[in-house]
Amino acid sequence: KDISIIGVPMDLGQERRGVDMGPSAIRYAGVTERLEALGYNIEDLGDIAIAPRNTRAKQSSGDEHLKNLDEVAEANNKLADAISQVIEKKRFPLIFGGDHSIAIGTLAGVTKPYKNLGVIWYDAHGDLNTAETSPSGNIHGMPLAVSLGLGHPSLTGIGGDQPKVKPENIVIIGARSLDKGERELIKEKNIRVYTMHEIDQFGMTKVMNDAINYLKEKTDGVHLSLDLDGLDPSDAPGVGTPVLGGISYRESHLAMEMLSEADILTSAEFVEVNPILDDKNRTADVAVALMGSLFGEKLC
Ligand code: DIR
Ligand code: MN
Ligand code: MN
Ligand code: MN
Repeated sequence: KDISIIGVPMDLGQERRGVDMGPSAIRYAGVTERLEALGYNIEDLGDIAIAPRNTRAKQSSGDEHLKNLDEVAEANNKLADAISQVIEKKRFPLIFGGDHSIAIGTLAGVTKPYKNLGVIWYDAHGDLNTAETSPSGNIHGMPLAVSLGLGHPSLTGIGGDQPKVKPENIVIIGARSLDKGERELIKEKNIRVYTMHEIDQFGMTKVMNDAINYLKEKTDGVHLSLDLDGLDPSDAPGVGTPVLGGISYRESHLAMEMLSEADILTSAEFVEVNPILDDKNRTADVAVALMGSLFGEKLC
């Protein structure tokens, strides 16, 4: 595979500063060298331009229910276009966040060719809020809902008005902090969720086998959206919204290795790395180590 890297230094989808430095931290942790050592051709396209937080001339059209709506929408439009171009070149898009609101643009771009995309959402959270259900107004808690076609039109309309992903093509792994509206949506749409309970009870092997088999037959491509807060904060401390009781480092490697062996992924993103909150870049190091497994380190 030929891989194209895109950084998205976005911090406008949530309130804590520093996640805009995620792409730099991941590059500093040696991602290009790590993947080149596995025999991949790596092209780093640099970063998508993001509007700075404090120098905005005008008020965003979003309110406290959709913070920084215009800026988040603009960045995601650019990201969707950049990803389309990568896929046209038959390269594998590998995206570095930035906060998780960037998945709106990623999924808008990736679903241009893949009309029946499967999505693995590796996260402590569901990211299934809308302005109506969000407790925070932070768009990083909304991207999966947006991709289902639920939310503000300037977000759901990125890459066309159609819903980008079908509820039956989504698998959430590692959930342990779901808001009331998210739980209702999961029930209503019958979305497949493996919470920490299933990981504890059945183990990561069974969870990943299930998830892979569930998606494999009915999808034409699979995107991995990995929020580092899916991992336990003891393994990935540099995240804005840590939640205790998460997926371990070893379990996460196993999950990546199983995805590598299944060979189903057509794109991937690693988000929410926040170097300011981190311990000597450990979370970016973890992200890069997981990418090593995802791209086949075990087999080399
Ligand atoms: C919460 C937190 N559910 C919200 N979401 C986070 O604000 O919507 N997602 N942290 O990663
Ligand atoms: Mn209000
Ligand atoms: Mn998330
Ligand atoms: Mn999260």
